[in-house]
This record gives sequence, structure tokens and C-alpha cells, in this order.
Amino acid sequence: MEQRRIIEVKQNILAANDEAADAFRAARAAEGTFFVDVMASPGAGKTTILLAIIAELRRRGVEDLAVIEADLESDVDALKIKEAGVASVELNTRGVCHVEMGMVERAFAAFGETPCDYLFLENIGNLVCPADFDTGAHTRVMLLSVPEGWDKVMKYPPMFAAVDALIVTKCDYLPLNEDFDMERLTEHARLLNPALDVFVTSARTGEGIPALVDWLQAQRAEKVRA
Ligand SMILES: Nc1nc2c(ncn2[C@@H]2O[C@H](COP(=O)(O)OP(=O)(O)O)[C@@H](O)[C@H]2O)c(=O)[nH]1
Ligand SMILES: [Mg+2]
Repeated sequence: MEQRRIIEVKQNILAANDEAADAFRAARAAEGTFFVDVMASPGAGKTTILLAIIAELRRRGVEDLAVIEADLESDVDALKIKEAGVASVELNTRGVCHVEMGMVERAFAAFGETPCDYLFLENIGNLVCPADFDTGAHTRVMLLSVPEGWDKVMKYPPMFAAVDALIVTKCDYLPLNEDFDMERLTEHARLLNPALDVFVTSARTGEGIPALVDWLQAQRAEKVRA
């Protein structure tokens, strides 16, 4: 009896969140803002790859960029983004392990609701809880860094099933991590998510970043008013 009540409450919370997420997604699409949710474990390279993506977008003449930096605490990542000259809002969840719509709406309002071409969310470092919560993004991506090991696809399947793209990061470590099996990772991930796009990248060397940005630009063209 107790267990059933807990499940009902979770379903109600998720349903209300999904409704708000759909409204947010539609509003941003109508004003030309493409919203990308970036999820991964702590240290997988979220902030670093965001800075590499920002640099590549700028090389291509895209300047209107903004980042919501979610963390349990601290403004460390938000400051790194600001130092790169990009509008950034810090979203401290105060210990909550995921980001939900009320938080996204408040963070977005803090930008002054000026439309931009790309809005990124660096989600909480966590491969579990964020998979459940729609943040109103048009595209969801996850990172898996080479040092974490390819077998995380078997341990955290809901995250791999929830995203549009898997971005393998820190591929400059591949020569040191010979047991990282890219083929098995891709095979298992596509069993969970047949439509998954996979990118192999290094923010350190720049490998794979142009291909990833090509894909982001194509996603934007498909999902958002020009
Ligand atoms: N070798 C290497 N290190 C990286 C790469 N990307 C990030 N790092 C390092 O990994 C650590 C964590 O990166 P960070 O972007 O802060 O991860 P986050 O916690 O997911 O935002 C930092 O020391 C980065 O310099 C990469 O492509 N190659
Ligand atoms: Mg970070």
C-alpha cells in the first residue's frame, strides 16, 4: 500500500514536469532558441566540451549563446563560462540530484528572456536521476569519458536510452585505456536506443568537435524556427 502511494506521487510529479517541459520547448522553438541538455557523471568533461563547442560555434559566426550551469553547489563552472564571454546563469539545486522545470524556468528568466541561438544546460553530474526529468530541451546528449570505462552502458541503461546522442569524451586517453571497447559500447548503446548518434571526441585535441557541431547545427535547423 505504502509502495503504491510513492509510485503515484512520482508519476504525478513527472506528468506536471513533462507538461511544463513541452510548453518551454515550444516557446523557445518559436523564438529561435535551440536548447540542449548535456548530461554526464561528474568530471566526464561537460564544462570543457561546452567551451570547445562554444569556440567552434563562434568560428562559424554564431555569437548568441547562453549556458545554464547546474550544480549541487558553487559557481565554479558558471564563472568559467562567463570568463569565455558567454552569458551564464548558475543554478544551484542545493543537494537535489536532478534539474526539473521550475528550476529551468527560473534560471532562464534570470537571462532577462532575451532569445539566443543556442541555450545549453550543463546538468547535474549524475548518470541516474537526470534521465527521468525532461528539462524542456530540444535535444538531449550524454557524455561518457574514456577513463570511466565502456561498461557504464550496462550499468546505467536509462540514461543511454533517454538521449539523442552519446558523446564519448577524452578520446586522447584511448592509448592509455586499452580496455575501452568502443565497438561493444556502441553495440550495447544502440540495442537500448537504435536511433542514437555517437561521436568520439577530445576537447583536449579538438578531435570530433567539428562533426559534433555540424550535428548540433542540423538538430537546430530541424527542431527550431530559423
Ligand atoms: N585529457 C583530457 N582531459 C579532459 C578532456 N575534457 C575534460 N578534461 C579534463 O577533465 C576534468 C573534468 O572536466 P570538466 O569539464 O570540469 O568535467 P565536468 O565535471 O563534467 O564539467 C578537467 O581536469 C578537464 O581538464 C579531454 O578531452 N581530454
Ligand atoms: Mg562542469
